Amino acid sequence: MSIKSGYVSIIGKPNAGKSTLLNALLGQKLSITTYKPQTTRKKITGILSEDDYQIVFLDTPGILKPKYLLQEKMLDAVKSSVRDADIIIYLADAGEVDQSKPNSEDVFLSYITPGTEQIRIGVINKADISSPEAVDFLLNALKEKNLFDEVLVISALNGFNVNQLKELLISKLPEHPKYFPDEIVSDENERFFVSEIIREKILELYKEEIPYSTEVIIEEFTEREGRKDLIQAMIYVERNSQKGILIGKGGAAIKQLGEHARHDIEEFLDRPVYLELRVKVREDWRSNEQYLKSFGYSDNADSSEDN
Ligand SMILES: Nc1nc2c(ncn2[C@@H]2O[C@H](COP(=O)(O)OP(=O)(O)OP(=O)(O)O)[C@@H](O)[C@H]2O)c(=O)[nH]1
Ligand SMILES: [Mg+2]
Repeated sequence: MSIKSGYVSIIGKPNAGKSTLLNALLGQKLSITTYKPQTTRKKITGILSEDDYQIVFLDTPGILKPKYLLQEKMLDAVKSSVRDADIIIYLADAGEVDQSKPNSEDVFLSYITPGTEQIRIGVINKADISSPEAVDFLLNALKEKNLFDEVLVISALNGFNVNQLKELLISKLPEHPKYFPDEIVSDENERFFVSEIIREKILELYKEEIPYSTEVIIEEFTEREGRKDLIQAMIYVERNSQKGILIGKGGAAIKQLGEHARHDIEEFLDRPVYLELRVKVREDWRSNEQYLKSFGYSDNADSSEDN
């Protein structure tokens, strides 16, 4: 039996629905999704394996113009995942089309280079909430770029055309042995996804800069015989005032955060857990190379550009 396997990177503006699409293609919630931009910060690997093929999806951060070091690292993650890809999905949001500004295109298109071996697929998302005119407009705009091998319209949220997209990807995969064992869904561990779930709840529950100034690290994850797993998470913020907001009056805010997060963590792990949250200040961590490194944001060095 010939095996087809390949890397498929999903790129596009913040909020386009990249993580929602990853989850829809995998048939399982792996990557966190919220209504807020810049939810995803690191490259998320999601692996879909069948007998005769394997697709290694890379969900990427939507970052337009980096304003601080963390965002530069996020952009590095986009660039390196584009470099690794056999197939690139450029995801566009039909819900935000502004027909009066036909040329207000985004920088993501500049990461896609024609004339390489890579297959390029333009995908228009959110068909369920967009007018047929907006979808047509975007469809034509993408086709006119002569950049894409295929262009199609989907709804990642309600599943419209997601299977068609999957079939298209399978048909374009190169012949190659599988990269990962069949039972592996991601190269990240449970700890990472648990920290992501906590971050998702912070994005949902807190306003303005708070979620963007927050990082979550799992410090302890212990399976205990006859008792619930113990998970201790540290939430890092940039300033003391943010610590106060995160905790809330009499600890009310962090209690609510803990309840929401635990609910989803238990769903994800499919077992009950005991979750402890603590908060620490790491002054301006988003701009600090050392802190970023300790939080798992890779060096600029391993995304060095080809000259
Ligand atoms: N109506 C509708 N909403 C969608 C669709 N796909 C995604 N969304 C919503 O759009 C918002 C953003 O989705 P995400 O998947 O987090 O977007 P993203 O591109 O990963 O965003 P970043 O990680 O911030 O770059 C969420 O509220 C999703 O529920 C869709 O097909 N239709
Ligand atoms: Mg995302």
